[in-house]
Amino acid sequence: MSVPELTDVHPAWLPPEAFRAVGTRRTLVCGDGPLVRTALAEVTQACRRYGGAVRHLPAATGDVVAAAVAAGDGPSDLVLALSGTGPADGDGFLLARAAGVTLVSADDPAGLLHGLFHVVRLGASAFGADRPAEQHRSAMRRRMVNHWDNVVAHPVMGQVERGYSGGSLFWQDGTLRTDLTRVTAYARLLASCGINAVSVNNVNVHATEASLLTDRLGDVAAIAARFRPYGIRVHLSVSFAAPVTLGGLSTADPHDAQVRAWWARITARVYETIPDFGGYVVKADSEGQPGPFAYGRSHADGANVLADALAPFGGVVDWRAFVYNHHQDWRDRSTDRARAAHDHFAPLDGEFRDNVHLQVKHGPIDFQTREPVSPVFAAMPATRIAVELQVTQEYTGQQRHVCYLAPMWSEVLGFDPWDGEGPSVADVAAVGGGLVAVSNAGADRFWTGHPLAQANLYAFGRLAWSPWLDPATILDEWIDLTFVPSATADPELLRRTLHALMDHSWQTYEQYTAPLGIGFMVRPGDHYGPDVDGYEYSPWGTYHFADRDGIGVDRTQASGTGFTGQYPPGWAAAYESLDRCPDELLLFFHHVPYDHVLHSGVTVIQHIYDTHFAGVEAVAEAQQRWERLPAGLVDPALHTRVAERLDEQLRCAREWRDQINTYFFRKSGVPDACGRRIF
Ligand code: GCV
Repeated sequence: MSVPELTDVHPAWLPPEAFRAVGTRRTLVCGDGPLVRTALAEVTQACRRYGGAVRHLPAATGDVVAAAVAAGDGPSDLVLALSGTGPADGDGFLLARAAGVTLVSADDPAGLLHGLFHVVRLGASAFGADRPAEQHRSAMRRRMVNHWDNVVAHPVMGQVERGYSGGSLFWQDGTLRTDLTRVTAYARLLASCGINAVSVNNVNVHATEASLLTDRLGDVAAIAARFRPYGIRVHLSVSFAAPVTLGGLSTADPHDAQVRAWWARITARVYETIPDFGGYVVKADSEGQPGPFAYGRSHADGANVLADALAPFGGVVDWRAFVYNHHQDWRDRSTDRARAAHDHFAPLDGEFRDNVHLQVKHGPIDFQTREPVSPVFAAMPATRIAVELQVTQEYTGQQRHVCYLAPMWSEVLGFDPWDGEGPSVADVAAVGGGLVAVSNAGADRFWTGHPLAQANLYAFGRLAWSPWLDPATILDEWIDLTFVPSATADPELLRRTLHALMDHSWQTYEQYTAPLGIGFMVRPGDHYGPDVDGYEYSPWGTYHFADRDGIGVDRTQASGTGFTGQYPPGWAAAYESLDRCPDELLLFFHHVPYDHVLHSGVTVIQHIYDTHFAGVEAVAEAQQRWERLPAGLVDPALHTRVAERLDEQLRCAREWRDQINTYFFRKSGVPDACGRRIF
């Protein structure tokens, strides 16, 4: 096991400097096994660079500090011990410091690795004052990223669907990449922020990708071999129609005995090849993907046939709840895409096998900049639910705009659907299938196109480990790891600048795009840039219903689509009421006149004008702040990349501002109270 050193790729949040505190000290690693050897390799590499020393006692258990002394050649500053003293459940670790020794111990080898990366995060402070023993446990057992990567570049969606970071880390021009060193480096980045599962192909499973389950399984095994040393299990997106398209059967009906036998046989072969395989991810009956509806079966029937095949091996099915009608008629006002997941799945509560995770997008529509939290989280107490987020910024600026998403995710995870009477969304995920997100990483030199978008991937992992962490604290962690203070000329200036650019960047993005929770208004297809009516008359759903008098979607039970009724009583009543509905979601739930006065005291139309002007000003200010940074404070290539992206963000934000303001000025005829320029 050796730690990859890539010279032409940005090190993201694991630059060599981040290991200085460990690398200058004496470390004892106790225990053995593949993951312990990974930890050993990490420390060895750091010591080689910074002059520290590392010893390995493969068999050590029990009192490891005593063992360290007994080893005879001097004391240690850091002891990493696989022993019986860590938390018994999960992949957590225990951290303590006494008598000049920092001790990390864990029962599970993955815990030891997480403990080492935690020490790296702490830097020199891990070796300062004594620390009483702290137990570190992950809130979610499963912390997963999904890749929407295609093996063969799709004619419309490209190599990575909704990917804004260059090519795929795994696939290129129809085959597995020949050099997988970068996959190891990726595994290392993911593990260091707590991620422990990854799916390696698009949920829209095309013909070539379907065969990853059979003919191309060797490719998946090769990828799994890269993730394994970092404690990350590999999952595969599969096609529900595979028994027909790959197996030659005449049906994929989940009640058919031959179909069940086929899934069992194929799955057994997968586990012969990849013994720690994680399981299947399935998008069924959604946006053209095949599913159980074709056979008159329910989604529980569909998911359970795969679950039964995986169960003997400890695998899971991530069955996505993103099922809605994308052949709508815009004339039909009764169809509401927001209702779809709850309508389809809530009646199935209790019917899914234990190893099915129902993977539910955090909002009822589709990763919009602002949506309410999905009502499904409160509707299926007898189902294991996984909460799905989108790190790739499909609707939030596509990694051309700065949009730090941790504050949004924090709000989602902290949301209490029962309004004080039940668990939060984070609790639902913790007892269910954990947290899942669509990755934003690719073959780009900076991993994520926009270098600052790295913080989103890092923050996702940290929130999956600990959902109550403050987004600003996570950002500080990311800043300190990525731009190590001891190697930065003016770390406080850089920190202030990054916080100024990123802390409120989600709200800034919201300000200059679709207002008050209405969503979309993006260019159809690529979903970048403004197009107010882009989807208004399309089969994918209708989103704003603006006319000369007002705007918004009436989703009330009293007069609208009834979506509010999908929430437990407290929130159902709040969203139903025009008076109590939070401003930021007003137009998601209500159709109101332009002169409706918000809780903030301004009218809807004036809010639209004000926020669009303010949003552009905030971007212009961010751009100037970045330009003012002294030369050489950060890597010049990184500085240039961020500067280029800020230029584009400003251009695009102006376009949004002018199109949205002009559109609503023309519709409403109401002038801006401040007399600013509207076209
Ligand atoms: C992978 C959105 C995206 C699609 C994506 C889909 C999904 O609709 O635009 O590209 O498909 O979500 O989550 O399955």
